[in-house]
Amino acid sequence: MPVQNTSSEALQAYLDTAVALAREVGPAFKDGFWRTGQFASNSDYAAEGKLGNEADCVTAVDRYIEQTIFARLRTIYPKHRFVGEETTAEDGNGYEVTDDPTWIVDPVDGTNNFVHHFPFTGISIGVAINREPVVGVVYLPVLDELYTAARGLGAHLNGKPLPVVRPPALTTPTSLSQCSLVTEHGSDRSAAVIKSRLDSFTRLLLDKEHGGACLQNLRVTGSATSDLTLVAKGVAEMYWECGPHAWDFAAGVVILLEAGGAVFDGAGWWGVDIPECDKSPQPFNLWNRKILAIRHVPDLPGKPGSGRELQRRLAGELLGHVQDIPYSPDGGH
Ligand code: LIP
Repeated sequence: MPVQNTSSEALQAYLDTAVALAREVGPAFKDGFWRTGQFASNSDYAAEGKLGNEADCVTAVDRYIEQTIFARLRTIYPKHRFVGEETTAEDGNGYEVTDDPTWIVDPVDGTNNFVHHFPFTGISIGVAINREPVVGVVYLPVLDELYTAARGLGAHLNGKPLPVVRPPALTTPTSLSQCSLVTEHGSDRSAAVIKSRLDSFTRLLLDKEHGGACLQNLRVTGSATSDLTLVAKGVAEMYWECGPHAWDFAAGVVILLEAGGAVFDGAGWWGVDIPECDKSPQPFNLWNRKILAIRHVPDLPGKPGSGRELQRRLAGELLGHVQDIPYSPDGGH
């Protein structure tokens, strides 16, 4: 579907810019990850707790990459808006959400992984127009994976179309007991939140005789961005989390949708080419800190549309077993 007042050529230009920026900062990312080159000093990468909590950390590399990306973007697109994890988090999420083209950047998603040399960590660069995510680039430098997508232009991993697992290898699951779910424990360690998450994990894993979903696999990578790429790729069925911010998933959502996936934000569902009558009338809410994402599900033989129906059914089954955690939306939304 075309983006209002934005041509495919313009989207391609934003995508090209995002790819060039991700590649430009890639070497600094790798230096920080391996403590070499310009980030060889321990004091450069030492994680600082952002909210007085060591689990929510930031390093000198996060700041360097975000500043480098925004400095370039301000020169190329002086009238656009910019939301970045580090600049925004430091001024208390006090940014305004508008319809203007907005670049949404997480310079190092999965910062705890980055600090511990665990490779599920990367750079996320998204663009939203009219509040809808329309361009996404996720670069996981250590894994050498570059994910790219723009609305109507498809999704790719290192130039190959997503999902990389394709039918018939890509199966059509009909219940959570055939699904891998990636989720996160998050950095909010308050007692009520941890209890709620653990209760959800219990209900998902428990056998059906005791009211559980008997989910086949539960995985935690430590990075929302990486989680979305795994679902877009087709190697995990779903990703669910309450608590991440727009910069954690703006780019990944575009990649997933263009790979045939669907997303739910608590108020509606979205996917490319889903029937108009089923679609949420509102744009996907990037700001309300909850997301349920599901991979492309192929139609059952002779049943066109059954894949989309199964996406909804699986999402419904998941939501029936987990507890919502209410967070104040970002940017006043
Ligand atoms: C992380 C997210 C993850 C969440 C973590 C953290 P960061 O982002 O990717 O989904 O559970 O608490 O927010 O802070 O590493 O960029």
